[in-house]
Amino acid sequence: MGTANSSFLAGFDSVGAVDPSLTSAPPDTPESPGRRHKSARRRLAAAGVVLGAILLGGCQLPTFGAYKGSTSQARSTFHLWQGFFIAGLIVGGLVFLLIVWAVFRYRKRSDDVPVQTQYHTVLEIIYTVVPVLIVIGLFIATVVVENKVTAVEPNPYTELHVYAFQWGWEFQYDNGVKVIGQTTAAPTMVLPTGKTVRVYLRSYDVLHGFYVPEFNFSRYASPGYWTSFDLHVLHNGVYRGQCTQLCGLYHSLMFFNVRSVSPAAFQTWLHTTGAFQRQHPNSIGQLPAGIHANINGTAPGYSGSSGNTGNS
Ligand SMILES: [Cu+2]
Repeated sequence: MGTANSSFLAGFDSVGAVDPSLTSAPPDTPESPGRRHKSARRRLAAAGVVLGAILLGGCQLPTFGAYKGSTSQARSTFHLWQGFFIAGLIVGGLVFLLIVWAVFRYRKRSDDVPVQTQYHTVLEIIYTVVPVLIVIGLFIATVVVENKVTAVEPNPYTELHVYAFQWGWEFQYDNGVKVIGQTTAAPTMVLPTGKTVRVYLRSYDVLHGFYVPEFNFSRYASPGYWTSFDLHVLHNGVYRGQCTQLCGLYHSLMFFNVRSVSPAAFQTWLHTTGAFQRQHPNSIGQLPAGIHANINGTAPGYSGSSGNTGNS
């Protein structure tokens, strides 16, 4: 036991022996003012490099793991995310540097009790006011972006009614075209690229969540009332969508796709599909039987079916 203890301490002796200057400053050679200036300049240079990297990086900011956003609304959300991430990096970096600085600057130099500082009023005011200002700034930026994302245009290019159900989706277009798909057959919502589409969203049964990751957007699909939002897809493409609320047995299969095509291709698809469905009504997928009972009013809160009067 004694041997183990002495060898344990000997370990510390050898640490001290590696570089005594790490554990105590030589008492007879205090830092000269010139030397202090040099290290201050070095710190300033290091801070300049970090800040410069951040500013130069602003030319092409990284995505920080988020989707860049495939709708104009999603772009706003993405830029907010970038702003939050950079603010976090700056604050976190500053805190980290201050911790490291304090660890080395105030490491134990002797057995004397260090100068005891209890209050530094100016510093305390600064580190209270600055975080409050940061939070206010982030809050304002959030409100501005949220208002952009939830804003609806007075005259959208087209309207779309989206119904969620256990476990699938129904998309209804203005000209009567219906797309229904469930579980293993995910339906595809066709949208015109570069145009604003008003989506009215509702659930036939329980709470679901309409979520398209690349749109940086999610919204509850609730039974009993309509919610609406605008989508303005920027580029042609296929975007994966899914339900985000645990809504029952096959929730995990409640996928859909969004396919965005040129407005001309969208109109062609709409009209040819409309003509086909009028001739072949059976080609439209079937809703689960229980849902028809809901629609016909056996479930409470199912009056009205138009989104035109609804809002969020
Ligand atoms: Cu669901």
